[in-house]
Amino acid sequence: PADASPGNPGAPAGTPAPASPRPLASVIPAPLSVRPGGAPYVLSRDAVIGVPLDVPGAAGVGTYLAGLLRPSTGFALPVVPGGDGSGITLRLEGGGGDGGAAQGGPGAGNGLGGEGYRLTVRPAGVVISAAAPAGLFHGVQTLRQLLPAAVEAHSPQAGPWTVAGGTITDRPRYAYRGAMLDVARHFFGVGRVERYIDELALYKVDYLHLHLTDDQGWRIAIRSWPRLAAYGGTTEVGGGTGGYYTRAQYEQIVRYARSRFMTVVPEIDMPAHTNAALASYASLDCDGVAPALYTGVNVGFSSLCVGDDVTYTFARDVLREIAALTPGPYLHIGGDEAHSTSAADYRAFMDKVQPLVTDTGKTVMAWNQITGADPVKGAIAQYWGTSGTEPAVIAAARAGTRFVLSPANHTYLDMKYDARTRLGLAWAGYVEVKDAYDWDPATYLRGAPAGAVMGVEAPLWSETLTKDADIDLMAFPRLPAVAELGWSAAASHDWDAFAARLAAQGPRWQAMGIDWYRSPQVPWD
Ligand code: TNX
Repeated sequence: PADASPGNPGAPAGTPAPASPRPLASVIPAPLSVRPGGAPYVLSRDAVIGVPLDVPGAAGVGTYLAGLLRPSTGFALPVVPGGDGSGITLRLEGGGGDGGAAQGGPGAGNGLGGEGYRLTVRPAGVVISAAAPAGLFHGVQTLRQLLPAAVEAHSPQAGPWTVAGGTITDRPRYAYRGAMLDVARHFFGVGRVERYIDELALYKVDYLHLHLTDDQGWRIAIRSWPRLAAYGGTTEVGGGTGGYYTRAQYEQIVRYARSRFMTVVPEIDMPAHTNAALASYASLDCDGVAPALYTGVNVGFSSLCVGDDVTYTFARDVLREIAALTPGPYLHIGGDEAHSTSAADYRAFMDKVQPLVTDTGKTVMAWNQITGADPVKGAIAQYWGTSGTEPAVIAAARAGTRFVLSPANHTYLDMKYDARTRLGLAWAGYVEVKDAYDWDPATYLRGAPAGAVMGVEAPLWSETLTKDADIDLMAFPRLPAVAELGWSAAASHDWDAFAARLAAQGPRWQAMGIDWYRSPQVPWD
């Protein structure tokens, strides 16, 4: 058993620490290479966090790590330039090369790519090295999971803070590892979104897709069309008060995400899912009559007026304003469930709106219905079907459209787990944890080139979610499953091993205040 005292003189008595450190391989997403060995490291009261000198972004990762560790350890953990190798050292090495390990290919130089890292644990200290700050950040998430779960608590806990000895070398399989939050059906404020960002960061998610507009609400202030938010944002499903982000609040979310090395993908859903906009401006309606605000849950009844020029003035203004507030490369224009738009109108609409996105310098992203029109060069389609076989989808993939995969029967976090789940929908069936995990993004679109897949995303639609805690109940434990598919090598895919690692996350979620679904498929600790 580990000696309970070194490094923790005077630590308050609490739950006895586990007898041995967590195994080096007990991390989600599974790292590429894990070589356990040597004696463990024990984080001590006098440890420092060493960071690279003068590298923008790198020192911030050290400060972030200190912020995570201080409340539970009670240690000072000063962040110092360089460091003496005795505590935790963050180090940048030359050559990441590929800036994001697209498709998991090896980067130049040290082979870690823009997001990879190497974590070395010896009794003398922990060293995280990477080619770029994003890699240091992901390495910090791994270190966090190797420390006892109590490290996540917000008040002083008993140690010891032991980390198993050895080396982890890691980098992602896919460049795009996303999560979507629907803030349109029910509105969630900045604080809740920031908390979700923190929860996602623990599993190395790097894109946050915000579904900002829908029939039930418009959630982002637009200067040139102020009634969209001021009127269109005043309700939500069930008739609650709704809400919207001011420009400053949206920018705050973007900044917060960036501090967690996460890129925001804003979605303005068009031409359907637009009742809130149509209710706010009668001029957007073909008949010039504004409908009432909508608080139900039906889809597909609304459409912008495809033949009217004002529609494209509206789209240009909105996309221009959103693009100016969004540093990330993608603007999502929705395009799903346009059931009251004819196929010809849909195509005409997309032919006009996609260039409005590219005019802003951004890349078009849209739901996979866009493959029924003509996706512009470089467009990314988000697949949300359940078969992986739609001819238009496969043809688009062959023709160069890239895909983010969100098959509803595997990745939809709003599907019920089983018949007893209180929240959620079931149109794509029940999605238990094993369903979320047991599929392969590389072979999912049958007949599509493997290179067409950029990654995966787990959407969380909010028709049934009314409280902040509802997000956690639906996201955990399925979100970590999808995150692992996005990050970990196909060769490490193994349900039993994953379920065991997932089980060990329970006490961590407990300490973080995350309430989760105790799936009977998982042997919880
Ligand atoms: C389908 S998935 C929708 C959403 C709903 C969701 C509920 C997609 C692109 N559209 O409008 O919220 O199902 O699961």
